[in-house]
Amino acid sequence: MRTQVGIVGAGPAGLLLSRLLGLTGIDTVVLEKRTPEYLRARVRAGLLEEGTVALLTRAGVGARLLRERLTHDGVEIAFDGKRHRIDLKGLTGISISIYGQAEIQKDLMAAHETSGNIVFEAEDVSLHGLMSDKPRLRYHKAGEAHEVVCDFVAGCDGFHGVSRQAIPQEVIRVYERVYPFGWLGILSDTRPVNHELIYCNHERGFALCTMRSMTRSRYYLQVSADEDVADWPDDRFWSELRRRIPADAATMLEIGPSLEKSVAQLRSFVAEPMRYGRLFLAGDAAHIVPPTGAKGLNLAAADVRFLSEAFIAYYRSGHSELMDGYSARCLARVWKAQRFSWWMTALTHRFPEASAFERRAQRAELSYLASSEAAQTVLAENYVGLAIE
Ligand code: RFL
Ligand code: PHB
Repeated sequence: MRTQVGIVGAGPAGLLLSRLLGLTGIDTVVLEKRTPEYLRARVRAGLLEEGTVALLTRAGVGARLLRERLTHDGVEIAFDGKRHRIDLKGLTGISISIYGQAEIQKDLMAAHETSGNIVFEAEDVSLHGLMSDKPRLRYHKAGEAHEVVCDFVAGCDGFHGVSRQAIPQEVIRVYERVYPFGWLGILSDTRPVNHELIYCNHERGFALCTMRSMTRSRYYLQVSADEDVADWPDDRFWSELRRRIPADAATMLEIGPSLEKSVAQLRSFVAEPMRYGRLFLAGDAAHIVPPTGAKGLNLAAADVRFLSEAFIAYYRSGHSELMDGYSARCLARVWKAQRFSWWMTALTHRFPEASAFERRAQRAELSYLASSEAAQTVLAENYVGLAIE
């Protein structure tokens, strides 16, 4: 098989890239190891920045998103049992959107249905000849070996993918922090406890109240990194959540059976550079943020925007400047989102090893945030998403 851009991974990054390139006549083949059913059911992100919504709309997959999303003008931070609203819209002029990643995945897959360029259940994907001008992707499907010859390869296969691993260790530098806790998430068909998100700092651990719609809630609890979901029957989850959220919210909490329950490890990770020869990494394949700042999917979208612009410039006019600048352009934004996600995590979570001094300093920072418009503006500006240069 021959294509212009071979894409590994049919998550949001891979499919959005394929779509943006397809709209300008650039041919792509996407290799995905999972089944379509698996991808449609994966819950994950829920909060989209304005720039991400604009990009999805430009890619022609924004219609249902614009119809069904919830628009939030503010967000709450709770500590010492009290709630403090940050007026995102008032401070920045910008709102955020709530729309599930699973829905984005479905919209992107529906848009690809006619192009038929996704190979699902592609096994043993491997990358070859990345420093040559004809890189190749090899894989197996139903026991048969296949090869795709490409001009370029986009590694959009997430944190555990093979693309980043194909880069020799001596040319890639990794920066990493693993947090001593995870998030236990639950999805349920219940009315959200509040019309906006609440990030709760509590002595028993962090809790987040979020949602997918006005009838579907998503809640997260900070748990230990090696927590077993089996130890968390729904009753235990709801009673723990009730203890961690402010009393006035707890009285409003509607409970119901969980539709999904899973634990995610929290990690900050950046691999530099995001390019090796003809391989370009995008999204979680190159960087991971703890979900506290809601930046992962939004960063993946920004990478894809820059990468699609680079490929389009190359195929239209033969210019490779944007490809050459791709990694630096992405990383400038990635590091700002890393800093913000790390800071939001430090502000809102209970670190098991924190000293009494560090706890007091954390409380002072929360109290400063609650009282200072300048501090709230810093949070708001980062939370709604920094401008794309
Ligand atoms: P994905 O979504 O991981 O997709 C990668 C795809 O590659 C496939 N793959 C392979 N295919 C072929 N061969 C291989 N060897 C392969 N290995 C892997 C996988 O099957 C998959 O289909 O990466 P992508 O596209 O870069 O997208 C990134 C986002 O999924 C991620 O950043 C977000 O989910 C992060 N995130 C959030 N981001 C936000 O912007 N806002 C949020 O509110 C938000 N909340 C969250 C989150 C992530 C969470 N978890 C589970 C860590 C909440 C949570 C709990
Ligand atoms: C979500 O809705 O799943 C969500 C929202 C905000 C976050 C993380 C996750 O910071």
